Amino acid sequence: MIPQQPVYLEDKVDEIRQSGRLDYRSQALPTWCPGCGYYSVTEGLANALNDLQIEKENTVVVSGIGCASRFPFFMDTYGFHTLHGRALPVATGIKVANEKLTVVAIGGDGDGFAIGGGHIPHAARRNVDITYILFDNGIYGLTKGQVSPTSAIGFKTSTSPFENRDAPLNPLLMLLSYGASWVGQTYAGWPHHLAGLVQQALEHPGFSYLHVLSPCVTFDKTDRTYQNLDLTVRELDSDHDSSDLALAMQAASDTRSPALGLYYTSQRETLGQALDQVALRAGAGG
Ligand SMILES: Cc1ncc(C[n+]2csc(CCOP(=O)(O)OP(=O)(O)O)c2C)c(N)n1
Ligand code: SF4
Repeated sequence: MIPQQPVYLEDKVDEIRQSGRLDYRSQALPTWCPGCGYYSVTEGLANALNDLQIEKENTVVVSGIGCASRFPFFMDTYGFHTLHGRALPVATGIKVANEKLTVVAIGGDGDGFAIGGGHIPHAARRNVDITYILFDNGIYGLTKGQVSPTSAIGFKTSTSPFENRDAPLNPLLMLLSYGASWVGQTYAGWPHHLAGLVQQALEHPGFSYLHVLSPCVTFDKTDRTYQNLDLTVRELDSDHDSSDLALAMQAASDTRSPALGLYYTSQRETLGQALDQVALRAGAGG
């Protein structure tokens, strides 16, 4: 079923207000097309921040450019709409300057893996304690439907009018090999699953990468649609061991039937902790 733009039924309004979820939403209603997968992520992040009782004045949502990157406008937290592909370095700077902030970077597949692709490995290897939520619709939505680094072979777009011949990147495999200490995948058509994984990602101390399969209902009528994803996505195997990197990579290699869930998690020193140690050593005379 295609999720519609959230409509708060009259008799549910008080219940929703009392839940606190709306406290994290700004007065600006999202301007995305009705049915766009991004609505689920807005709800998922608002729910997760409320459930974890993270103060909105201590939360910063940072984005690049694209439909996905309009996200900070719709949250009642601090926000920073940066340059195309530059959400991660800005988010890293914010976190390093003030460790107590909860910093969430947001962006699309074009923003993250085309123009911004050079920043992802460094955020991952540094283990900066931020959450990166990437909305993957396999197309450039804002600029009206061009091919993206995660578009499927054969996909027809305005820049591949016959068919796309470039093999898509595998973001999960990339993040796992870059050393991300938390990697998960969810789907905009499974909003409860999505909200649960957003919460886990926020709770992880270190760099957490959440990949969201998210249909662009306006410019993709054939490939990454709700109808197709509903038929192909599945949950990760119930015996999946998320501490096993090789197993996570094996699961990430199956792109025909994308598995949803927590692929991998590990604990290691964050960038903030590492810099504290450097400062201590420098203070002690080197
Ligand atoms: C430096 C620069 N190059 C190109 C653009 C044009 N541009 C704006 S958004 C975008 C792609 C966005 O695609 P994606 O990140 O997948 O986001 P979506 O709109 O699908 O959410 C491009 C190429 C730009 N704004 N700035
Ligand atoms: S163009 Fe696509 S990605 Fe952008 S808001 Fe509309 S449905 Fe969503």
